[in-house]
Amino acid sequence: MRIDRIDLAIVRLPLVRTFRTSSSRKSFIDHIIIRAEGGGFIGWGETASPSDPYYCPETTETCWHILHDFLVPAVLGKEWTEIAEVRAAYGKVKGNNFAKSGIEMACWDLLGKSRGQSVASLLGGAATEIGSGVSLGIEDDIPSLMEQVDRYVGEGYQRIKLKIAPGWDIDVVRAVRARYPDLPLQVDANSAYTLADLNHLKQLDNFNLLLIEQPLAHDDIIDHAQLQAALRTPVCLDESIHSADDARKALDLKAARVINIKVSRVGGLSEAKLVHDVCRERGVPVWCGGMHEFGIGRAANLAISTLPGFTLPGDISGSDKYYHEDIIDPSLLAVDGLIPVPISPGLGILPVPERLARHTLRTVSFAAAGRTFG
Ligand code: OSB
Ligand code: MG
Repeated sequence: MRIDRIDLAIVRLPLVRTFRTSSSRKSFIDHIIIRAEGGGFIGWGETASPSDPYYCPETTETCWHILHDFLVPAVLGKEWTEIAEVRAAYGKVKGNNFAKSGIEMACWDLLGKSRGQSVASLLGGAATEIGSGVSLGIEDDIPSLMEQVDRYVGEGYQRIKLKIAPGWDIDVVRAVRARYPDLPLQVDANSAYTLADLNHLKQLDNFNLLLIEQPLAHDDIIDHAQLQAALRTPVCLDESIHSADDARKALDLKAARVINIKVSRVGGLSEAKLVHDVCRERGVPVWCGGMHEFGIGRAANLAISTLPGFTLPGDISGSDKYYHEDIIDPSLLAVDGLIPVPISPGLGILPVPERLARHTLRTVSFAAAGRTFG
């Protein structure tokens, strides 16, 4: 395989509902869509970085810079047959995992299409449908949140995740639990607490939660181990895990009993599979996290979720939970709490050029040496 042309586009979609976490508030999402031409096929990728550095250090603009100046030049025109060679081509680039994930995804899509195989099967996954959950943001008051919970429980989603923050935690969880005593329920703090909040967080042990996600600092593993030792509720790490090595260290230190695997946060599908493998060897359950991906990124999330260690419902909801109109058609929808995994070669989704064009803010095109285009 040789990639002859790469197009980058920043695409903006308005969210169906403003999404608030302990660290940010969003009413639209800007992601970078990567289109790669090679071997007579077109591969699609999505860099799902937030536009602000409040979840992780990367932003849409840092990803644009890293893709434009380092990752695209490293991959364009290079001959490869395995994804490992693509990763090696930009191996000198430290960090910048969201940027890497998008270009790697486009290569997985190309590889699948050229071999006539789905990305899920290339990864070794077997599941044909994925248990789907929803992540609900912070609201102005508990009745507004309850409306959201009622709606998505009613639609059949398998579990609900509530964003929490100081001032929006114990009372909120108590209210939802009172109304839904048996609902699979979990919370995500997006690093809003410190060990000084230990006694406060212990109250969460009363609500039979599946887990508490990233309660402490985004770059911490050590304090989480201390917290986990004091809590009955399993701690799940999100922000702190960037690689399979991070996962191994966190599990060795007993900093978590569950890991949230985000394709973008760990730099792509290859590393996501390695994180899965580390966890599976130790019997640690994983689930697929999300970054409000458009249909391309969500198809990659579905592909990784077909691996056997993904035993908990993920943050992969139907397109309609996020967007009025996704950039792919047909969109990915949950039916009775399950999303079918696309079976066509590659990621198995079809972006709609007219929709992409309508929502695009900025583009740039690169051609390998010796090739011109208009
Ligand atoms: O922490 O999991 C998170 C969205 C943006 C940034 C961080 C997070 C999230 C979500 C939503 O929780 C996941 C999704 O539905 O895509
Ligand atoms: Mg999270």
